[in-house]
Amino acid sequence: MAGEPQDGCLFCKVVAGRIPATIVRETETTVAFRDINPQAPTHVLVIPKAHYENAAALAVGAPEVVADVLRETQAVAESEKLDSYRTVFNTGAGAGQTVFHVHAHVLGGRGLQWPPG
Ligand code: D5M
Repeated sequence: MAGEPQDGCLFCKVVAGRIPATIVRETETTVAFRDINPQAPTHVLVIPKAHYENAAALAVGAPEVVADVLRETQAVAESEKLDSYRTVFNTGAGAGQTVFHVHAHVLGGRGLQWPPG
């Protein structure tokens, strides 16, 4: 069922505390933790605790949690003392999505090029 934990989902396991993660913030609906393969001095992932495959599915299934995730990206930026940062949602393997539990990448702490690769 939409939003329920999925067997075999890596980020559902992070939410459940079944695999280690460096958690930087947690709310009732979200978890923020450091990316295991950082692409910038600050690289934090913000996820909803509920399982949705991508940002669009989250917007359909739990629109209020989209706002929670975005509020948390700003909270992470503030706690990491970032003046500027980039928020990225990859959708689909062709765009580089490898974990199919929606996550916002929060990247900062260095100059970021545009367009991204
Ligand atoms: O981003 C998926 C991201 O998830 C990628 O940057 C690596 C990161 N990742 C994968 N496993 C872990 C664990 N266990 N902890 C922290 N970060 C992790 P995507 O947009 O799907 O390519």
